Amino acid sequence: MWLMRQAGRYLPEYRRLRERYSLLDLCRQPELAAEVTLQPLRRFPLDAAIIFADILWPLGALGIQVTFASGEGPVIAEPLRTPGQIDRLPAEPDEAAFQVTGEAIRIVRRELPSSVAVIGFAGAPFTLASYLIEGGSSRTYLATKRFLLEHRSAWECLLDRLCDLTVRYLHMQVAAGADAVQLFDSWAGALAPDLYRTAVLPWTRRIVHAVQMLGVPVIVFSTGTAGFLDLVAETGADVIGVDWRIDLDRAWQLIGARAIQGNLDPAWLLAPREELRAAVRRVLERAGGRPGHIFNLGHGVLPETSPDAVATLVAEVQTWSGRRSVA
Ligand code: 1CP
Repeated sequence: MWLMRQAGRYLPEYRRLRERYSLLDLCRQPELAAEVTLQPLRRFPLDAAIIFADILWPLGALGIQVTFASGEGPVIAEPLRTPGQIDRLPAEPDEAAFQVTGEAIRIVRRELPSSVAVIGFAGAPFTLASYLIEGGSSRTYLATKRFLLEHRSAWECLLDRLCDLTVRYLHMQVAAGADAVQLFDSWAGALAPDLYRTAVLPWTRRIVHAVQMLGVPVIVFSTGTAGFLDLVAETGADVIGVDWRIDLDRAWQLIGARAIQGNLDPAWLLAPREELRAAVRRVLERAGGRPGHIFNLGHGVLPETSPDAVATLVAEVQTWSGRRSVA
């Protein structure tokens, strides 16, 4: 088991560092990124560490300026709204811009025992494109959908660029020691299945294959995709990450014979402890002891979560899965 956003604002030691450093400072300095990655591992006996960065951080290699408003989501200085802007993106990403993430992975890999996996990650092309086009977070993804419907060839060109960037970024992470990688397609659920199939899936699949060529397993995580998990499985990912909007056993039927990751609603971490424990057991019952279940939340740990609740969750999963991992 591991938890999305296991590093971050719910941990007082993270908040203390953030008083002195910006989010981008933490991404830019390998020792700090490694420190933040290790913070949850010092508290909880998790089976994996996810390297600290942000899905938008590697976009600097395409000359795209991203800032993070305090405690808020990302802001893109110049959102991409015309095909001309996509033509003007550099043909080759500046790989030097994201090498520090590799350095952070090397530090974390050195610090952790081999029984704890180091997970690298990147944003999947649709989710990255949505930030680039919207200029930040969105509720409707209307600018993104409109762009894709009006300018199909420019959309495909943008996804080609993001695909190329992401493959290089993930290859660098694997070379630095990442044992697995996760692609975050957090907003794919904004799309109808047909559009996902034709305008997104081929690019995500290309990235998955390019990483698998290196012998490293890939997790594809998305939210709101319960209606087309069979298509998400067509990415070829080794593990499909699912949110809480579908029961784990039903999701498993849809994705077929492969590993699954999920899927407790992170809101349960705010519930009374006995109810949290019962909710954990319900997820495990749906997994039914079958091999290939990675326990995780259905999305990231919420900032309002108490670290004690996370400790309760981790202990409950480990009690019921019948073993304790080495911290
Ligand atoms: O100031 C802060 O500390 C702000 C919070 C924060 C953090 C802790 C942001 C801003 N990014 C991060 C780090 C981060 N982002 C990690 C490493 C931490 C870990 O998992 O342990 C990871 C994996 C991400 C990935 C990420 N960033 C995603 C995909 C996962 C998801 O939550 O769906 C997305 C969509 C982003 C964009 C982003 N960055 C930050 C925020 C608040 C957001 C989401 C904004 C939105 O809802 O649109």
